[in-house]
Amino acid sequence: MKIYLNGKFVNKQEAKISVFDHGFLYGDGAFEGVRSYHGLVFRLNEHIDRLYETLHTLLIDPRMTKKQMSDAVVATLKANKIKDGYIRLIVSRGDGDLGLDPRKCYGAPNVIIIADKITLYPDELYRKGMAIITVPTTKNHVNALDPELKSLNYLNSILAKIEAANSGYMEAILLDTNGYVAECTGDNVFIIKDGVLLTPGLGRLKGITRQTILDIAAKLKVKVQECLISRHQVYNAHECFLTGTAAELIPVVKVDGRTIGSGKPGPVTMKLLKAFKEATKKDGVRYAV
Ligand code: PXG
Repeated sequence: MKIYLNGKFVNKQEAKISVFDHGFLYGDGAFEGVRSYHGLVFRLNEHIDRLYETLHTLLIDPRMTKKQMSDAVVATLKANKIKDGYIRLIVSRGDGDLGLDPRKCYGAPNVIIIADKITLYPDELYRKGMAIITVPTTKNHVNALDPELKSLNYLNSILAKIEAANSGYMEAILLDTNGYVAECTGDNVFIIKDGVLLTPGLGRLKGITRQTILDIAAKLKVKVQECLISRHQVYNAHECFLTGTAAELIPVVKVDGRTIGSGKPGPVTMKLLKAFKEATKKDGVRYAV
């Protein structure tokens, strides 16, 4: 495996950074997870834009243009001869001292790109749907760490994942500080009620898969509402599913022990899933391996 590390390709064993890197010490940096399908990097520009937005807020200058960053993603896929893969982009603030002060990170940020394969859940779950729970850890308040930042600090999600795992579940719903549904640990949440597609409009990551589903829904003339969603509304929804680059689109059939709709992946979910699969065949930056 060839890893992109600060402008060079190195073998996995040599892909190392300093223990003084602020990404390692403090989670001080940004990341993206991107997928490629059939030699097409899905919505690459959108991922690069979101990465640069997080970096802008963190005041980290990657010292690369967006075009150079996109080209580096494609080059990493080519170097590893991967047509269908998962790409992890990491930009950390770089080496500092043991203090928090980011101004002490005098050097360049670390830019790392890894191209690999990923399957998040067993195939069966995509066909039958999954059971998830709400967990005690709430989503970061916007003033603590804005959920729209895709920062290297993912402890909020990791704590929620631990709570789900401790109860025997693979995924967790985090509520926001007002008690409304925010999102899952690495996925956005959608419900369908009376044919209308509903998803939280604020307090969650602006998922790129989420946006793809909203675009598809508009094309298919499915009504959409971005709004506050309570647990009661989730329990009484006709359908529910999660979206994320890693998970793609996965149906949810039980939440906190309440069966959702028929207890099977619903018709609107399956229609959107089919259209999503189609979109991955044409929507992206093409490359040859
Ligand atoms: N919410 C959060 C908190 C995320 O981290 C999504 C939603 C979905 O966004 P996209 O743009 O991918 O549709 C994410 C991204 C994992 C894993 O192992 C998941 C993400 C990132 C890193 C790891 O499940 N999801």
